[in-house]
Amino acid sequence: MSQLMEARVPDIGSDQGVPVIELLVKVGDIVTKDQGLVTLESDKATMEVPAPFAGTVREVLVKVGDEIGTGAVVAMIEPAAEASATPVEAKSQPVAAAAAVAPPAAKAPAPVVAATTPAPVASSPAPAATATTVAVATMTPAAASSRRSLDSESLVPGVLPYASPAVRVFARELGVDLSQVKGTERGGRIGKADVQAFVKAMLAGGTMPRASGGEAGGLQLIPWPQVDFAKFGEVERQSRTRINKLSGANLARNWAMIPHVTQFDEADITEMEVFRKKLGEENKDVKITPLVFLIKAVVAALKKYPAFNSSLDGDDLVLKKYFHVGIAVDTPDGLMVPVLRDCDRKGLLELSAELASISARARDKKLTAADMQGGCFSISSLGGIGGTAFTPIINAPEVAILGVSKSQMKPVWNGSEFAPRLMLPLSLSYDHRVIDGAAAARFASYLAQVLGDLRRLLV
Ligand code: CAO
Repeated sequence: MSQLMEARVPDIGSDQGVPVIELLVKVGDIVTKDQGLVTLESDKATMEVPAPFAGTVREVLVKVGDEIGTGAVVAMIEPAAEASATPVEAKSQPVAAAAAVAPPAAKAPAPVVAATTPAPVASSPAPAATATTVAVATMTPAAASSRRSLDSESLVPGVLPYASPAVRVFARELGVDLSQVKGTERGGRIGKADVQAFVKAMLAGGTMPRASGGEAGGLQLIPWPQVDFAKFGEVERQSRTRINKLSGANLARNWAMIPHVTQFDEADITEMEVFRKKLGEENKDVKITPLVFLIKAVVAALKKYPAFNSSLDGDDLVLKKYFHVGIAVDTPDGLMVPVLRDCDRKGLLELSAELASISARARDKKLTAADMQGGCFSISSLGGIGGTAFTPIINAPEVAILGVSKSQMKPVWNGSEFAPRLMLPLSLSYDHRVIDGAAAARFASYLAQVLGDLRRLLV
């Protein structure tokens, strides 16, 4: 083995604190000069750390979530024969290889405004059916395995398509799966023009692979209407946040590709509320909302109906034995879905503390990519705001999501008279490819039973 050389972060204007959001290579990968090794994301930009020379990756010294800065060593590379003949000192020329992602004169990799972060978002009341949402799906990945290249779960080292972060962001915004795109640039690299050509071909009636493999006809869509709104009155143009754009692309794909059905139910939480208030009085240092009870009830229902704790992978169903629950959090920049892990092993107080911490971090933009990965099932609670029901969009590759609306005191017939009961509206959206209507009705009804009688959590 020839001498290993360091691949360092070029001058990015910060010595520390820029999170690693993506590993683009793994040990044993052969890399070309300028190929991205890891992706960093600051609050303003996303950038790749390029390989300063061609060679074989022998060590990856950072992991997703690490915070690093200029000069940090991200990998040890054994230079390829020709590179080692004229070795490039990684230390002394750390940014020489940035050309692939930056203009030739630039010292650092070119920043990209939107990021290649894992999909941050999942759930939302269903948007109106528009040509746009469907158009996005036409170009969206379908084979579950290939879909990984764009999803949060998919940041698998070594399998990302060869494209710059800017091109990946561009593709993500259009809902294009880069693994379906042929790169025509040097070394097969995918350029923006390749993505545009792919989109054009799809709009012209191209086909896309189906989630379970094979080919299906693409949707034949008319173009999105182009309107000069100012012709009709005063308007103001606003740019959308990066989170809004990323979530929009994810929501459009999920809504268009997953056959959603929403099952509605109500839980009688009269007794639960008495207990919650008592618990709150006894534990004034933590805010205990109905949401943590819902998390525990969801875990019980996932255990009873394991298909709800699964994901489609091609023709297979992957059943998860862990219970990580995503929580939709409304932030000033848009919707984010951090994940509370191992909810089966945590009590109401611990979950309350974690919920408070994770929603505060979401609102302060302090979530890491890892905080949003690994979810099994999501809950979107609008109960603190209002409404009677909504149709949440499933957070792929999960197969179901629970929407929660505001509880209301209602007269409920108890067999002999109407009694005032506090009723909580539940809206369960599920992927009909995986879950049948009867199973969804059972799941929702079991959830309501557990919330109506918390002793069932002990069974
Ligand atoms: N019915 C009645 N009251 C409810 C309720 C329900 N289902 N759920 C919560 N509440 C109450 C809480 O008890 C709390 O009351 P107090 O202030 O009197 O104690 C109040 O509403 C506010 O709760 P909260 O919203 O601060 O806390 P939470 O645990 O219910 O939710 C979080 C936390 C992070 C989920 C929430 O703040 C949030 O961001 N919700 C929006 C999620 C969202 O946007 N989903 C839709 C996605 S589609 O775009």
